[in-house]
Amino acid sequence: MRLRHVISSALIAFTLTACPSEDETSCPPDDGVMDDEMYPPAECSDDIPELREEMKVLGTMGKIQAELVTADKIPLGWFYNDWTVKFTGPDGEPLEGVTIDKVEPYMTVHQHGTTVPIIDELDDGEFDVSAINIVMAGPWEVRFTVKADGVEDYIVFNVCNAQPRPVTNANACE
Ligand SMILES: [Cu+2]
Repeated sequence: MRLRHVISSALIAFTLTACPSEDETSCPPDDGVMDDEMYPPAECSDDIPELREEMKVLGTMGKIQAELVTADKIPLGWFYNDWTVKFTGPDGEPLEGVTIDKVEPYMTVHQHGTTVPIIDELDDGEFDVSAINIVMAGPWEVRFTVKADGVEDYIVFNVCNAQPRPVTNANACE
């Protein structure tokens, strides 16, 4: 069992509050009943797109653009999603000294987040962002706070998890 899985299991237990401990019994239930009782299932409005490669999002300051280079689950899926994200200037020009200060998956309609993703720098401005933990169906914000060349920007991928709940939670608990 890798460390990030231990941490994630503990944080899922904390986030969903219905789970008493860090051991395997802390995994969410397989049947989805508890989940549906705590939060009514959410649907995505028509303006929330499904995730796709080469998706580009400009920061709210208009200074930094993020591009989804690859993702292991397209469209967005349950539990861990691993993305490669590239940050450039607003017109795609390279940036130097890019750092990600924060990544936060957040479900605005329910006002909750999940566990903290793992960030690994691959190249200038390009990062592997893994364990983006999507624990419910519905609309999600994957929020990035990014700095480069002395500027900071806030970039939000608005994406939809429209997949049916998996029969097992093996991906979150193994
Ligand atoms: Cu939710």
